[in-house]
Amino acid sequence: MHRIETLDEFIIKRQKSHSTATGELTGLLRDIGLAAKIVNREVNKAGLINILGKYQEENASGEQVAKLDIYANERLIDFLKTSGECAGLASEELENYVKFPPRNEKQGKYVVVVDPLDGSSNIDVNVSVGTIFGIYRRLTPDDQEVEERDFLQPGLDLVAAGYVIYGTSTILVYSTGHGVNGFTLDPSIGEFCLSHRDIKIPNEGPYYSVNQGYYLKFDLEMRRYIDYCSDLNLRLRYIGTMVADIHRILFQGGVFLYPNTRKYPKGKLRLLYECNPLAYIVEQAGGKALNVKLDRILEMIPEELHQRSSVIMGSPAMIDEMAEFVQRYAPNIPAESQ
Ligand code: AHM
Ligand code: MG
Repeated sequence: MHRIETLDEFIIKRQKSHSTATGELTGLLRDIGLAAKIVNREVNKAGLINILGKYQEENASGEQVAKLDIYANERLIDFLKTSGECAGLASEELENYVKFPPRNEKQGKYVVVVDPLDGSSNIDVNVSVGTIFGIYRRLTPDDQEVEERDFLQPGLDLVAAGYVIYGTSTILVYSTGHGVNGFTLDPSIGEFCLSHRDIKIPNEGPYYSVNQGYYLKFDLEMRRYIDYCSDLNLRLRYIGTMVADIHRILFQGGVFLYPNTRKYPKGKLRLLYECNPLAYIVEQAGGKALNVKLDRILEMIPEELHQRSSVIMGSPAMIDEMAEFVQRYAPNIPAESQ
């Protein structure tokens, strides 16, 4: 019988194959895996223990926060604060980043960016939600406290990123820059087990994923491209949890779009907590991720923690095709950009 490989075993094996690895990133990834199990437990029993519903609070971007978001945020902080490898965390749920005190007089080398519970509007109706994370090597010296600039690094500098989808099963997908692997939580043993090795996104696929309700609020080039997807009889799928929509596209191919709208002239999704980690995964799997100006998401230099961006990501051939629409219909986009 084929022996299962747990997330911990996989991470440690990967560490051993890198002679320079010190084990700190390994420890951090394992802590994130552990926090994900705790969040998963609460997501699964959310309806039973009355932590559904609104918390009477708004998050740093002015949106109402569900209780489970706060719970997930707190658990991640608990685990990372005591890990010893992480010097600070910036979260979609917090206005400012948090600094973690040194452990055994040692400051962590890494900082973490996180969307603790993506798709929170879906919690109350039992639809998939997720956790998104990214890990950077800090820029400030290791013996000092972290500063904002440690978090304002382009996605290209991520040393690892991933997501957890709490769906019909719970799956953790991550990359450290050497391909993408997925692990399914086996509830009978409480372990994430390797289930999807070396994930590759199909070159093209049958799906497009966009909030078509905003169609009239999109710029001309996006409307033209969406019309084209519809003419091709592509299947429209939109869950409203970015993690879940990207998960489908990663495995089955297609394109995910959240362009700018009148309400969100710069796009709605957050560069640090949503766009960059998921763009990193998509690129590692062979896909592409751009903004509506055709800049590569991972090359964008963040200027503030809660910066938003338009985003289009997915199967490479489909992103190339989308770019042709932008070049044809958008004013001021030079043909050579992309
Ligand atoms: P959240 O992190 O506050 O839950 O919001 C982000 C979510 C994404 O998961 C999803 O792609 C998007 O917001 C849906 O927005 P809309 O309802 O405008 O389509
Ligand atoms: Mg989110």
